[in-house]
Amino acid sequence: MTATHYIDGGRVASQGTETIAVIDPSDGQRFGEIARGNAADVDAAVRAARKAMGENFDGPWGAMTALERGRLLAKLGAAVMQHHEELAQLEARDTGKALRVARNDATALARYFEYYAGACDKLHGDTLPYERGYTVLTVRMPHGVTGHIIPWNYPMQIAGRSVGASLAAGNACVVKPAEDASLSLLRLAEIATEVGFPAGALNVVTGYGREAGAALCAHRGIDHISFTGSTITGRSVGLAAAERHCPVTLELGGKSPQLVFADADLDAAVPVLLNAIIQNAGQTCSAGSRVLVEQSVYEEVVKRLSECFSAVRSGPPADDLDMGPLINEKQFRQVRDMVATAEANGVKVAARGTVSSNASANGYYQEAVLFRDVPADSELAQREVFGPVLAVMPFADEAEAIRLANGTDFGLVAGVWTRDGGRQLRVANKLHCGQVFINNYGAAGGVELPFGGVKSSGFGREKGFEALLGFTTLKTIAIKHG
Ligand code: TXE
Repeated sequence: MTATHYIDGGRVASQGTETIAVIDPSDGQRFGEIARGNAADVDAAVRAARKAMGENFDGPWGAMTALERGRLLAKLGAAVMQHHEELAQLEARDTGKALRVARNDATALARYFEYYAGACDKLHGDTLPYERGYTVLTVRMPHGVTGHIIPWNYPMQIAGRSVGASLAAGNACVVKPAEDASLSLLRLAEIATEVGFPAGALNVVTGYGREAGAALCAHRGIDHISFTGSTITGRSVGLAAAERHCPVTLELGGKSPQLVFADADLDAAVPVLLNAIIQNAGQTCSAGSRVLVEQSVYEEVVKRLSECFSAVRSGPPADDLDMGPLINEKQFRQVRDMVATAEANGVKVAARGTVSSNASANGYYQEAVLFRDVPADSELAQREVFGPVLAVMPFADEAEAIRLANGTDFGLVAGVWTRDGGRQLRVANKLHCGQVFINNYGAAGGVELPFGGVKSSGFGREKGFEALLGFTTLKTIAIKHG
């Protein structure tokens, strides 16, 4: 593995000489290195993307018709499926995620390209009624060159959703993957060239956020930034974008609640409540990390969840158990410290999972932990743990359930479990968040479903047709013809 970026249709050595070690989270061992990109590397990638777009969108990528872009995206989706196992294995090694999850991510990556391939030539403006003697129309234009800052938890899914939509809308892209998970996206850029994407349409610069990431946000050649990551970094990305009036989409995680009412189908709910927090070892922005349960079924739900949590096993990605290790030592410490603090503060552990005996002692394995009776104002109920740690708490009635659900700084996703149709919609309408799932959660990924948050969970929408609109700018053309 050579430490290179992917710029202008090929692997390119970094302009600096430094590299970043690639660590296998399952044993803490170094197994490669990536380039530590700097502002000069970012500049080279932005120039390549601008060249692909052309000054007046007349470059090799900028001049393509929607039909041509759609056909290329369809080819990319098919090629990702051909390289499916290779990409999944690479991702599992790089991030530690269970192989099953990495395979699902590769499928989702292909699905985003398929979805947006079909959407390219359905994206259009409008004609507007106006004064006599005029015809007014709107045209959806690409921004130009878009920057994509990707976290480590779902590199393929998150890059797929934002790069897929951006390319479909006609932009050229510069991607800055997370320093802990860059391998699959470097490979993706190569595959894009193999299927015929013009040089510069999709570039990848690896490196640290404070260096390559910050340089991308500050670059005047970037016309839109899509960021997924922590609330704190999202704020600095937003500020950097504001400095030069650059539009930005921020997807910043959450503390998503699932509300379980007494009339819920518990047989259906409990496995979904479990999966919503242990999937990808809890390192999911939309993880259902708080479960609020109506008092009369509270003990029953805690009992059933405890049985499930006790059976959850973590182990090496290749063993494909319920969970793999966490991404890195920093994340491992964060989760361990939050669990220890909660216990020290007297929050009760209802159940714990186990780590398999063949897991390396140097890997970042965190067992699943179920906390009960979690105080609504505690750290565990308010802060994103980003690990397999679930906070369960009771509520007395619908009003209290809504108050607790809305009682954090976040607002990304919520789940509502009830058979009462009136309550389903009444509660969904009162929840402050970007997605509500009723009697399900996560809807199997939902490539088609607009996704994003309110409050500290960010703004703007990824996924679905809505994301496509966000990667365009609307131009109004008024024609006076008498
Ligand atoms: O995130 P960062 P980190 C949460 C989770 C986790 C915490 C910290 O709680 O424990 O964030 O993780 C790039 N300018 N989430 O430190 O810093 C960085 O290189 C431009 C939630 O990994 O947000 C990486 O590519 N870019 C989350 C990306 O930002 C910068 C997913 C995310 O890193 C930058 C991941 C800068 N100044 C973590 N600084 C979710 N919402 O899914 C860093 N980056």
